[in-house]
Amino acid sequence: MNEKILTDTVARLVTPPKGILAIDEGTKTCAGRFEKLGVPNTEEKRREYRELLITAPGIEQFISGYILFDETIRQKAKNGVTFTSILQSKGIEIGIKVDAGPLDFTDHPGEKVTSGLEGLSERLKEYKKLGATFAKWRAVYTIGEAVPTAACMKKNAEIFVKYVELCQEEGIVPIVEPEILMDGDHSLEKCYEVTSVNLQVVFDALKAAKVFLPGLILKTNMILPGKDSKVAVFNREIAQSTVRCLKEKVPAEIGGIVFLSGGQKDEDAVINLDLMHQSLIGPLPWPLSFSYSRAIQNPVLRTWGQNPGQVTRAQMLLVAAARNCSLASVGKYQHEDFKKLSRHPQ
Ligand code: 5MM
Repeated sequence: MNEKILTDTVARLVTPPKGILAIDEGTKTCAGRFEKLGVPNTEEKRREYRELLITAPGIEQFISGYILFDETIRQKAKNGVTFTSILQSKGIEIGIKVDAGPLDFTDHPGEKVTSGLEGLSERLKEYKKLGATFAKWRAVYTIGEAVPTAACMKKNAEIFVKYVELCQEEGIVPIVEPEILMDGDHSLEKCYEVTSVNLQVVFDALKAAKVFLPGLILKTNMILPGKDSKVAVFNREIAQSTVRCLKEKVPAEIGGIVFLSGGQKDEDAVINLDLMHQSLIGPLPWPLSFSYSRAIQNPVLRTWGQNPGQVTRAQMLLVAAARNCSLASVGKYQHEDFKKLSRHPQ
């Protein structure tokens, strides 16, 4: 394993004031998002939309890496230039989602384990040839009466270990994404408890396997109440609980932490990150930034979906959203958090 290649890539990905843009929606997820806007979910429409995202002028000031989907890493812009060379020419790192999605966890109703280890080593070699320098693997956990179980957390952690080992062997930085979903009416405290236990399980497994911690990035949820919870919470409470949980459970030596937005209101994802960088929180042991999909893409997709001719307008919205996240990643986003309750849930 070449540790320097890994730490150099990590540094390029998480050096402030930049973060990562996730555009790795699978075909099914695209279908859901496109259909709401009346856009046909064809390969050409997905290509057209991704071209808009990849060619947005100036985006490289705020975004260090794009996470692509298998289809996208092979596609080209209308003028014949590959998406990967466009990203490389802007100095943007190429990432790739390498998991094959969640499957039912046998004998554990309501729980999922992530699939995709089969053939992963060969796929990583191919993605590397296509220009990928980092990868992403996501496991999802629902909070419910008796879930997630210890068995589910352990199983997903073992799978994360194998994924991380294969990526690092190939010189590809693994992003480990254990996502505690917002589905349900649980409290912020419950989310704290579950995230905390799960991070412990994940990092115990990674440490026991002696993976190279500085050569990996954690992508995690913030500590939030469930989306059906009736209790309003302050953004400040979310920011403080999140940082406290991460400081307790995430080893200081990992390369960095980025957040998923998870279905929060777009601006909340920005405000919460911003607050984590305010003095009320104190020094952070790792770089802490964003890797949002919805919180950045929502206004862009809406605009383009309603009027596919408005590419320039949609690209301006993309760059503006990425700029806000970038400002938040260094605590410089202007907002009025302290005066109002979070508008969460959406
Ligand atoms: C883009 O969504 C990713 C998963 O897509 P599929 O469900 O289609 O495989 C997801 O992993 C995403 O990268 C992160 O969860 C961040 O997305 P949000 O919208 O939560 O910021």
